[in-house]
Amino acid sequence: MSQLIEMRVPDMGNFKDVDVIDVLVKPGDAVQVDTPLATLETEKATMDVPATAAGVVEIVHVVKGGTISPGDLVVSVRAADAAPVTAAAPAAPQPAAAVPASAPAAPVPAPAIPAPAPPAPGQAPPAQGAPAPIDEAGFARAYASPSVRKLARELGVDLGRVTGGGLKGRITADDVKAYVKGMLTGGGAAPSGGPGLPPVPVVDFAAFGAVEVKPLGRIQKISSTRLHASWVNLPHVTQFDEADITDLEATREKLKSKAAKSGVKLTPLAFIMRACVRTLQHFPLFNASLDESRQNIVYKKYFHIGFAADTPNGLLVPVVRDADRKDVYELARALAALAARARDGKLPAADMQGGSFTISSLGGIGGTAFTPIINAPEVAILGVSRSAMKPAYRDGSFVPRLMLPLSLSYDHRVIDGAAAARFTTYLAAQLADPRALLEAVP
Ligand code: CAO
Repeated sequence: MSQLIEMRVPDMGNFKDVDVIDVLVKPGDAVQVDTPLATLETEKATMDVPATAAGVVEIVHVVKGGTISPGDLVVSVRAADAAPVTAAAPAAPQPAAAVPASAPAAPVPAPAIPAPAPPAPGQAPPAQGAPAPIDEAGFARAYASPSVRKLARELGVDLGRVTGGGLKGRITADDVKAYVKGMLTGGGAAPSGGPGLPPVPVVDFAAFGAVEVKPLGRIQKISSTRLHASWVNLPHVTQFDEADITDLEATREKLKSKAAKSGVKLTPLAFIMRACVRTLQHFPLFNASLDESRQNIVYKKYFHIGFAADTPNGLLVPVVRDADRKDVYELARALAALAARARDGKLPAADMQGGSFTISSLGGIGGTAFTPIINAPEVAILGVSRSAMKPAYRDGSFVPRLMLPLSLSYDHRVIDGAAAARFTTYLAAQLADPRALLEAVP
């Protein structure tokens, strides 16, 4: 009987717990030496693990969306008659689309679990029967594995025009096939339109004056796909409200310098996060998701709260885990650490996964209100704008109160307007009560 060869992850330097973003073979598949078996992504690059011998795949030991380290088993292959090249010392993985060293491994709103592929990744096929000429620079920049590049070459597809529907916006073989299908059926028309979406006009801007063209960054590309998917799939409604944070800010001012001495920057966001957790505990529907069938609501018993962070690489959403078990000081510490890592481009994928609700605070910058896009498959996101002194009518006269603008966007398939208004009213009451927010966490 022929030999069963174990094919393992080769040495990749210091990397461990690397994301498996694609599994390229299944049991029964015949492989040759160098056939890509699985695609891994480190902070710096994506790479395929190649087969080290010819044969037939018997067991696949990895799953898409999982993690793996050097030396771990990838597949077991029943050897063909020819002897393996070398089972013990597998060839080095082949780097594919390198990403900037500073770019974090995971995209912006990274879902907790391998999220269902966006139902309609925005493909941009050209008109029927007219394959666009390949733009080599765009092709080279595209985020895809060598095997997908090969497939695209074979089919004459310009990868730079295909939007990735895979994990972290990666272009998969299915995306390439869907693109070709769209090309054959004329299913889409213009860039930025998706199947069934009316195209926006294509304008030759240079005809109107000088222009400069710069490619979107990797994180921008990933967020644009995710944001677009949320925007077109979820019926968004935004509920606006204001919270009286006069007492909260007075309390924070008193505590700030003492906290700073112990290395904690006590920003409003820590209190806002604490207030959100208390409100989510009261309204569990806002801490839920629709399941894949859209027939059931999944209530999460954990409170992992994401927050939008503006970084030089683009928008990232680090996640504070178990925010319900942290007091405001612990939240402030976690927020500062995650935001610093995000800005330095050193946020591991795990720190962007598993969020159940998101806060987007523009309070440190300005503005009075905005309509945040839900970090799907979550069902709600809280936008926070800059607090301002406003006259409030109390007991027959106007008094100055510090008011914090709240903008809660919610998925109207899951949440009714009345529930959203109750949520922001309750949240405002929490923010008006700093003593309760400062209580020790049970
Ligand atoms: N009203 C008034 N002032 C506020 C405020 C608010 N709502 N929120 C924060 N501030 C103040 C803080 O008190 C701080 O002032 P001091 O230094 O005097 O105390 C200052 O603004 C800056 O705060 P910060 O930015 O250091 O901390 P933060 O906790 O408010 O925010 C973070 C952290 C990561 C959320 C923020 O830096 C950031 O990246 N915000 C942008 C988020 C974003 O891009 N959202 C849009 C997503 S959709 O494209």
